[in-house]
Amino acid sequence: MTIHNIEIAAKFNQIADLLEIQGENPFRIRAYRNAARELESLPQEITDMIQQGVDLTTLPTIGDDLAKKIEVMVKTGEIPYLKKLETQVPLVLSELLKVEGLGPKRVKTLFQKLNVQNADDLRKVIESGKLRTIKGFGEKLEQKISAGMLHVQEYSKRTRLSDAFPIVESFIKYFKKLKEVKQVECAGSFRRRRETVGDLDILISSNQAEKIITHFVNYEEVDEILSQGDTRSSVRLHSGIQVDLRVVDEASYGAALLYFTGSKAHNIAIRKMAVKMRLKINEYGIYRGEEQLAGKTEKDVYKQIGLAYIEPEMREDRGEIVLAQKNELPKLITLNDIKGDLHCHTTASDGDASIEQMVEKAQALNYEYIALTEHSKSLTIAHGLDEKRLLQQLELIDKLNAKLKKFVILKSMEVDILEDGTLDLSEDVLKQLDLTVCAVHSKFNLSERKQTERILRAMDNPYFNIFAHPTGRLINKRQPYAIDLDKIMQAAKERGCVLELNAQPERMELDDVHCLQAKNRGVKIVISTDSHSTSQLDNMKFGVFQARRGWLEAKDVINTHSLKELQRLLKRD
Ligand code: DGT
Ligand code: CA
Ligand code: CA
Repeated sequence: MTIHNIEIAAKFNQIADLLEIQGENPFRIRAYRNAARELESLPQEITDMIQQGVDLTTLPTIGDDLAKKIEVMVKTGEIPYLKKLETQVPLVLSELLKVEGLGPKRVKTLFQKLNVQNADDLRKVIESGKLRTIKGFGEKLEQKISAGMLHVQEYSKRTRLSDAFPIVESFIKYFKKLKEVKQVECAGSFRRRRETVGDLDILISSNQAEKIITHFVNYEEVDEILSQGDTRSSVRLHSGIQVDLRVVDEASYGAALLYFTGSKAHNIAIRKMAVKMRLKINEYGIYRGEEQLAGKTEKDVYKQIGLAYIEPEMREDRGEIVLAQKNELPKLITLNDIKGDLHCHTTASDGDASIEQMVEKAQALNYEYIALTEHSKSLTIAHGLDEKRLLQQLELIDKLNAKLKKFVILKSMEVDILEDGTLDLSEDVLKQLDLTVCAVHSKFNLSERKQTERILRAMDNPYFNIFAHPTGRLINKRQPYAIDLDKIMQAAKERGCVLELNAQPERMELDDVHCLQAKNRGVKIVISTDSHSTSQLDNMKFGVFQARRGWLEAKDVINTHSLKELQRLLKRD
């Protein structure tokens, strides 16, 4: 059985949740969460590593005990320790943790004081007004929890793109081994790189459809066969995600790929164009009467209706068709364009890797620079650097830079924007940095007007360069905070500030529409991974996907430029 890293990570997070509800030792809880975080972003599958005999304890967050648990899980699909915990804590309680505003402590309180065990119970105590009578649960929190409950359902339906990635990779690998498969691709929202996917749409070209379908339903990760026909089938995998399969002839592969990549709106728009030209377009090809004009490749199909090839990420009917007609499509940014990462943490604050390890990995990615952005120590961030330790780090960077060839470590900090819009580092310190990455870490619940004013005031500080975490949302977990991004973009443009596209897979703040909006306003973007370990530097690809969905080109993104040009772009007037 292939157990994916995200499945192990999910179990570790469940263990941490249950331990937290039980009020266990915080260090043990943190150990599970850290390991889960590392597993989620590990570029290699744990299952493969075990097969190759890799010692799992070489991973920074995995000790002997967790390594054993992982090995058992990979063998059996279960972690007995989790099973045991589940008998001690009602399982339904951990469902409540999905509600925004409810952490393990609060879930435990609600269970003990009001015997709340599930969403229904929770709804009842809110309606009866009992919830707000509990110490620590005011009216405001009640509102937040009510709103959170509405989102839970919507969240549980869609899978994050980064979680779908390894699942799709295994699938494609499994099919590529079969000689009857000529071409195979995952179409749908996955190919358009939407930040979440509803289901997966696998397309295969072959003249042996029956064999392919049998191979499909026999895949070891299949939990349930939902439908099985001659050329199509749907299954649900153990991970919960649904997969639709279509098998077509090679002569129709391009047309089918176009159709199943969508989006639906894009399909409808091009079908209308075809109709105007008295042509018919469907998943088998483009036709004049009975004659197939094209169908083998997407490019051929687009060409028949006078369009240049449109990248999947742009196919949302947001104006891309007109640009394709005029042959004026943007040349979208690629991962290869990226020359450095401007948001990273090391062991100096809350990262897992040393400066040297981060530099080594950045060099392996062919980067020219990396900015170290530890947290500053403030009221809200206990593990941050105080000014004394920061100055020590700056000295160390000078020493390392003197030794490095064709690579530069940039001096930076993830500076906290305080409630009144001031930055929490003195000018004395700020002026020693090459750039600043500024973000809000507290008071997310201010009104939109106040939150926006707070950021604008911070941007007035001449040392403010990059506005990081611009929305504060967590995909499928936390809604963005209230902020007028349009105003912020306008101010950023005027002041020469840059907006961060945070590429942590669960964050992806900004979204695609924001990226396009920034581009139209002439505001520069930086794509940053906000890495807390070396492997997280590989998350850059997810940021690039999002940027492509927002039509960004290399020139719109500052970390595609050489160091010199980067420094020029960061300079404020
Ligand atoms: P998802 O799965 O919700 O993340 O989004 P998609 O875009 O993958 O949608 P899905 O799986 O329902 O369908 C895959 C593609 O098939 C979709 O992007 C476009 C095409 N498609 C589905 N239904 C229709 C339809 O009614 N009309 C047209 N023209 N295309 C459709
Ligand atoms: Ca889909
Ligand atoms: Ca589908």
